[in-house]
Amino acid sequence: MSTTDRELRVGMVGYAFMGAAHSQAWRTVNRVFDLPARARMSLICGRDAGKVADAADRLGWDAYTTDWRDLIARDDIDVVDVCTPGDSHAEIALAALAAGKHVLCEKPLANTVSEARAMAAAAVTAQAAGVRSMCGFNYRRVPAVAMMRQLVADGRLGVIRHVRATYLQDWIVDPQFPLVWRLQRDKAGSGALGDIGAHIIDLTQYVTGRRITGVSAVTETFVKERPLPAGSSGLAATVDGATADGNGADGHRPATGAVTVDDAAVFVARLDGGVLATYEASRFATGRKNALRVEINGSLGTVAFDLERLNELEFYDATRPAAEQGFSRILVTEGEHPYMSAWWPPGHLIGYEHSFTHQMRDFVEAVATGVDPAPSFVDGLQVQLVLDAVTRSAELGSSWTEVEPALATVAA
Ligand code: SOE
Repeated sequence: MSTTDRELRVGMVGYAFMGAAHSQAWRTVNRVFDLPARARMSLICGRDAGKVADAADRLGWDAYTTDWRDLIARDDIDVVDVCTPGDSHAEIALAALAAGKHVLCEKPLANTVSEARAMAAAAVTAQAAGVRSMCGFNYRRVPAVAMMRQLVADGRLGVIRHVRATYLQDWIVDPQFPLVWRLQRDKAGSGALGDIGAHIIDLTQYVTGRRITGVSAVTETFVKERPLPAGSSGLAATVDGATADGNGADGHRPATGAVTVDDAAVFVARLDGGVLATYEASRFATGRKNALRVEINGSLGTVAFDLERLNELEFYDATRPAAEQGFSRILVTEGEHPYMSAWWPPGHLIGYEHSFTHQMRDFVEAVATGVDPAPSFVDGLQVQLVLDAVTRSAELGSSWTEVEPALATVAA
């Protein structure tokens, strides 16, 4: 795949919440990081001509199109960035790889294991022709998370025994919150499990370097029927003429539809190397807005991360003299910390959006230097296999369900 004057010309499909987050990162990445290629925001794609024209203007794209096939067919696009709901990831990513475009695809990689397997296989084939692909698990790029991984890799935690991970939100606690696409299995694949559970599955496998080998799960859909949406944007949505009692202004109940995904998923797991783990993903954790927490306990220490305090890492070093032991709070803003030398002086904090900028940094560098970026589509498939095992376990009364290694299933 060619770059023009060390330019990578990006075409992005989708312009809602993730499209806006990715645009922010594409706009910023070359202004903050010194990279071997410049990302150019060439083309944005969405089905509604008026809305995508507005998005192009607002988010800073050179041009727009209403057909993703047109975007992929163009010779002047090097990278396809997929920010659509999960039901179109496979089709778009497969077509883009077949056309020789580098692909960045939002998480979860797909809606089903068979789609994810096809995508991983296509990505492995495309690698041979120098075509790169990556799945967008942005939280890997929070500096404190990257540092957590370094501590584990450097042996500072000793033998890993426990992983404890939760990702909690509350944006659908109200039973009158409408039936947006994230609550429909045909569009999203699964609910809290795939949307936010996927993040903690990927993050813990990444940080520990271990694979989840089996699970026992329970899932629940607390609210089974919801009003149909009149409109939605990001995680906000409206119902036509709804009043506080759930009736429309004229006293009639608005039309409703069935929720076809889980509202919450809880599971225990084994990771290879004898690690015991617990995971909880819920959109019904009242008061918890976007609370991703991970703690890892090892024979020599513990690390803990909380997304709501994302510039910090808690570290307990059990090798210190007994009298000095205790949790220390590391402010991960020093130039020595991952990604941080490009930003502000120590103590000047960064936020959610920076994880996406770091993701684009790593992607652009990998593509421009001819290296495969991570997480790969095979890594995305590994997460998909866990999501699938959790769903099957819950359907079978929490029965223990093994998770195959992704690479073996791609080769098969
Ligand atoms: C909605 O739950 C959401 O936007 C997810 O889709 C993102 O992946 C997560 O980062 C924040 O919450």
